[in-house]
Parts: sequence; C-alpha cells; structure tokens
Amino acid sequence: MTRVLVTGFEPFGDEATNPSWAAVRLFADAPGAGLEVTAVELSCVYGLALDELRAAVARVEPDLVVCVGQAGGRPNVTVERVAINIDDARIPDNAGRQPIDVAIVEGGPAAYFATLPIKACVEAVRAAGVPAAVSHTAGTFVCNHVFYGLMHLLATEHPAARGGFVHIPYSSDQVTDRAEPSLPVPTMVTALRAIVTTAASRTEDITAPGGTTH
Ligand code: PCA
Repeated sequence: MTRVLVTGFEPFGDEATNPSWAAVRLFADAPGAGLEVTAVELSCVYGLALDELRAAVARVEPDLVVCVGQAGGRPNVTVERVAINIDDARIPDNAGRQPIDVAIVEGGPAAYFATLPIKACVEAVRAAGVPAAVSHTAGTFVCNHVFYGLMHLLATEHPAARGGFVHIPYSSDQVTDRAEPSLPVPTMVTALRAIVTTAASRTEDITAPGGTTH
C-alpha cells in the first residue's frame, strides 16, 4: 500500500471555483488498487499554504505527495519538472499579499527537481487519452511556492518520501462563456490517477523527449 497525500487549492483571482481541489477530492474517493490517498485543500496564500502542507505531511506521513494547482490558459495537464526559490506575485494572493522577488527559503538551493518519474507520468496520462506534457516552470505564484516548499520539506525532513507538482487547465464548467482551453473535471481525475499510479509503481524515469525549444 502506498500512502499518498494529494493537495488542491481554494479558488483564487477572479474564479469562483478551483478544479484542482474538486479533482483531488474525487480522486481520493476512488484512487485505485494499492493506493491510500488523502486529499487536502490548501489556501492560496503565501506562507499559510506551506503551514497547511507541513501539517498534512506530519499527519498523513505519506510515501508520495502530489500537489495540484490550476494553470488557466494551458491546454493540457502539465507535470512540473522544477521548483525555483523565488516568490514574485503578479496578482495578490487571497490574503492580499504580493511578495516581489522574495526567497521562499532564505539561503535554500536555487531550485529543486520533482522526485517523480515525470516523463513516465506524462506518458501514462497520454496513454489514458488525456493531453499532457512536461512543464519547466510552475510560475512564481503560490503554486511554485508550494512546490518549492514541498521539495524543501521532503529533502530536509522526509528524505524517503517523493513529491511533485501537477498543473491542470481550466475545467470546462469554468469557461462556458470564454474561448479558453479546458478539460472536464472527471478527465482531470483520470490524469491524476495515471500520474499517482505511475509514481507509486516506479522511481526510475523513462528516456523520452519532453523538452521545449523556448
Ligand atoms: N494556481 C495558482 C495558485 C493556486 C492555483 O491553483 C498558481 O499556479 O500559482
């Protein structure tokens, strides 16, 4: 049995919902064989989100942590490769905070790589019929903040646990009046199941192109 913590976020910006939370909650209800999954909702607030994540990791003692957030405008499910040690908020978070060029961990490494087999995860999502890609930036808003904080926490205090971050597009119900790329929430759940099942079953990644030219 692999113990898994999945997190989603509360709504932020001008959105009424955040399908990252709906998707991880639905996934945790029916995770699939060999997985024991706990879903936790994080605040979209710098600092507080990491306090909530730290508490959830202490409570669940997971083997695997997959944090999920929304990247509205992306057309596909993206498995993030790297978290960087910087907060640079384009918009205020849900507490009105807007840090500009502030280190997440003072003196911490510039970046952490996800410790998931990211390319195998992308391949598994595609095999499930859902568009997916590796992403090389999780941005500099609260998602990157949580991703970096997660990887720092695991590296320094839970070295046996592995973790990473997944961005999902808008859900179809969010953009019924907008010409934006989207996926239905159940399709996101299918993608998350493929990612978590793959990450739980292998540590080595596959060799496959996943880079970008710019
Ligand atoms: N997406 C934002 C923060 C919360 C979320 O779901 C981001 O990509 O930073």
